[in-house]
Amino acid sequence: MKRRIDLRSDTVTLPTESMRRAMYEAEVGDDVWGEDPTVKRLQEMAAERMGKEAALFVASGTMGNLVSLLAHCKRGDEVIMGSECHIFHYEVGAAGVFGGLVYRTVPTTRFGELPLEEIAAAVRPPNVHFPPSGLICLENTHNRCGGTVITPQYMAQVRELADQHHLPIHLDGARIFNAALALGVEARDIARYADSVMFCLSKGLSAPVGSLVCGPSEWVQRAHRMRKMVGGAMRQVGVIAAAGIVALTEMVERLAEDHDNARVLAEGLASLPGLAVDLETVQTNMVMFYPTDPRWTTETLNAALNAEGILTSYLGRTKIRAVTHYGITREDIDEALTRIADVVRKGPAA
Ligand code: TLP
Repeated sequence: MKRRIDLRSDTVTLPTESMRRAMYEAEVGDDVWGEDPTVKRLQEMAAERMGKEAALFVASGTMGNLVSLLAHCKRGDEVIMGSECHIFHYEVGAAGVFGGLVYRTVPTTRFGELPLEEIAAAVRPPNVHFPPSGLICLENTHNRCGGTVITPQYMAQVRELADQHHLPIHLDGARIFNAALALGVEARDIARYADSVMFCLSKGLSAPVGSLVCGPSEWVQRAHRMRKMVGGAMRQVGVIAAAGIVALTEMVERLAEDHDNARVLAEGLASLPGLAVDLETVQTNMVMFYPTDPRWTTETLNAALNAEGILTSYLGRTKIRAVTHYGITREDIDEALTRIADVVRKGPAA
């Protein structure tokens, strides 16, 4: 059996030595009573990194987005979001199920932007027939677009539009540190255009569990209530928050390695006959590619790669996704390219 090279997601990263040590040594208390010093420290650090008044530790990115949407909107409100966004595709319609919110999707560009005119057209005028618009959601980096980055300039324009309509903005910043690195800015320079931001510790930052939602204090109090409501209040949770603190202090800068590896992988794949890569969308730690050889579909090629120990994910008819992360070295990338070249050269089994 060949060594597995796991490019399915940066969520597969394992906690580092120093995270495990910090978890073992963490000072803890009952966080539902607000008495866990490690959680409090993590929340303060997160708020500071995002330039927001307060932050709340939650179990996952999905929970973070859910409590954010619930804290911004009331039942029956319509949430404007991109047709390719994670909240729409991969979060089981949670805010619809639990909060009675309605999702209004608008087209997404190749790079993860929602065209301003599409957002403007989606905002509802007051009318007895319509669900009132309650929120605009953005995603940065944009997962299904291939880890693409939306710029602060674009976000500033969405902010202006949102202000004209008195609408808040929520940013799904699961990978905001990848975006900040690619843009050469601080995460807070991106988050400042949104009222609230969710980011994950458990993706490229390699912590085993956890995400944070950040925003104004009063709003975070509402999100706190929502977290309790969905069963997300945890007790001596400093044991996992401790790993999050290490993630924020030790794991942000090294994301550059993942971006470099993604670039090498993308260029290597693009040079293989029978494969195509949209190199312009390779901006952070993801590579989307697809077969141009008609004997393959993305599904059959993905399965053939997986059988050779190259774990990638099938993302639909035109996309196989490979994600670089802390568990992937440059040697892994070289080895992956060799094996992928072999599979593609041989073609599908007759
Ligand atoms: N994304 C996961 C899967 O759910 C697809 C992945 O492997 O990329 N927002 C964005 C932009 C995300 O990419 C994810 C996770 C989430 C939110 C949800 O985070 P979790 O998995 O912690 O609930």
